[in-house]
Amino acid sequence: MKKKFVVFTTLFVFSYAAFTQSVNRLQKPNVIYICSDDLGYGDLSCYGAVKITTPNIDKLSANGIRFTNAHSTSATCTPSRYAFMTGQYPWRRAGTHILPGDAALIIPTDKITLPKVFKNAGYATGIVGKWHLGLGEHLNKNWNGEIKPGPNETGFDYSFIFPATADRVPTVFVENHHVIALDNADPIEVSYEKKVGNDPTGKEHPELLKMKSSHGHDQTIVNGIGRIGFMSGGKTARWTDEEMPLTFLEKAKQFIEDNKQHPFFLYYALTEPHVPRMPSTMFKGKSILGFRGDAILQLDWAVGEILNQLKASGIEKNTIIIFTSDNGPVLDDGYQDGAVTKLNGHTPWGPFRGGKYSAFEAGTRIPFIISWPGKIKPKISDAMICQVDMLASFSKLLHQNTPDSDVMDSESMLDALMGKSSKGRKILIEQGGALSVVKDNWKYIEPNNGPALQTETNIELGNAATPQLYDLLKDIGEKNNLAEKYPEKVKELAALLKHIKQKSSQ
Ligand code: NG6
Ligand code: CA
Repeated sequence: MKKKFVVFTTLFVFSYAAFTQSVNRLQKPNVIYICSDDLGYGDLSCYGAVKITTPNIDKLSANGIRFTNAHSTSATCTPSRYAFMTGQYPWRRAGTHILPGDAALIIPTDKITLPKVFKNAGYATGIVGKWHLGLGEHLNKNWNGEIKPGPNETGFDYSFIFPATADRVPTVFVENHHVIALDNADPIEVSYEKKVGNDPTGKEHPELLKMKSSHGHDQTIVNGIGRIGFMSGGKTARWTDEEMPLTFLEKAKQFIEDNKQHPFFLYYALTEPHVPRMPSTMFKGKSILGFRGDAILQLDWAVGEILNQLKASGIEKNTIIIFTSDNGPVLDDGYQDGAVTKLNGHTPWGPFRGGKYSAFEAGTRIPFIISWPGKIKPKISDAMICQVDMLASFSKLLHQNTPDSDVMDSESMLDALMGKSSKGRKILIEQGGALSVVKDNWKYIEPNNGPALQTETNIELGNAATPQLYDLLKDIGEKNNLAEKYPEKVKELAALLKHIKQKSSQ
């Protein structure tokens, strides 16, 4: 009798444990965060584009929440991704500007990060795509050995990345700690100061280029395209621009299939439509907008492929997908690729002023869509949210305690993300060249001495020597500076910005 009881209890305990485990598993959704590079608010048909159609992202949007007031913290990549990873505004820390391809890692390895939140909650974590947050401890690292610290030391179990941007050397894939397909007899050397090796540069040999530069991008030529920075060696390891996004897609799909049995977090960092825009052969000429439009069609297709993979792996129901961009759009970012000449009336910046690099809204107002079949009801939300909030929001979803001091700028937007509330942040700091603060639809841009127009890209940077104040409710295009009319408002917001900035030195 006693034995029977023990067997029964043991069986009960085990099956109960298995039950709760499976419930936990059911309750913990997979999360895929898809971040495009330099995609504007107005670049998708679900956000009003009419010169280009993005059916796969539109589908995601129709089945999820499309945010109309979502932001990256910053109008360029490195600071924006720094904030996403750390939950802190990047301007609190020096050295978070656009990094060269040989920069050291700028994400602290001893602090909480977004992927660590998932890891602590029992998730498998992976990054596939653009990194641009530095690698290793030093500027002059050895690309031919073990490269660390990097994504694997900041919370990712698996990483398959390129180090910086598609237009910066080294143009290689790094899987976990190693450059792939490297021939030891042909080591890689990289410098951002002087020419290394004998590879031709765009400056010396423009006749070798398959796409001409319009500004910069005249150093080492890789795959017929002049890059930023000098590189030699690693010939077998260099990607071609046409295949690189397809490789990322394959790796992302593989990560999903490999991890379908347990909860995972995948940061899929697409390179499109960042320069150099050199789409795969199957997408060249598919849009009426030149290579920039073709690259957008390519990224939309990749999103569709991810959705198909989720179905094939049988996990589409229990997966949250977020689709967004790291900063606003730019047409001519340094190559003559037809983005300007074939614009055809397309408006990548949507109804906003400015673009990438700018303190005006188009710098940080980005597409942001979240979907979770059966859990999140489709809607359009005008809640003001920011990518810096992902850390606090997912900490909350996964019941993880993150110390406030580690993530002081991240606010949980979980209710807004789940569609349970239309309330977002009360206050947001935006970073173009200058900082702005937004509160109650008033936007104050602090005075600074930068140029009003970036002539190379033809983008209005939002810089002015005197304060700017806009009423975003009535003037979304930031055309009427009301600073002189409402000096008290200017004073209030300037003081608020100062106060938030000072939080850093405490
Ligand atoms: C700029 C590059 C631009 C782009 C940008 C970074 C030149 C002339 N311009 O310096 O092409 O690479 O840096 O873009 O070199 S980001 O999206 O990664 O922030
Ligand atoms: Ca970018």
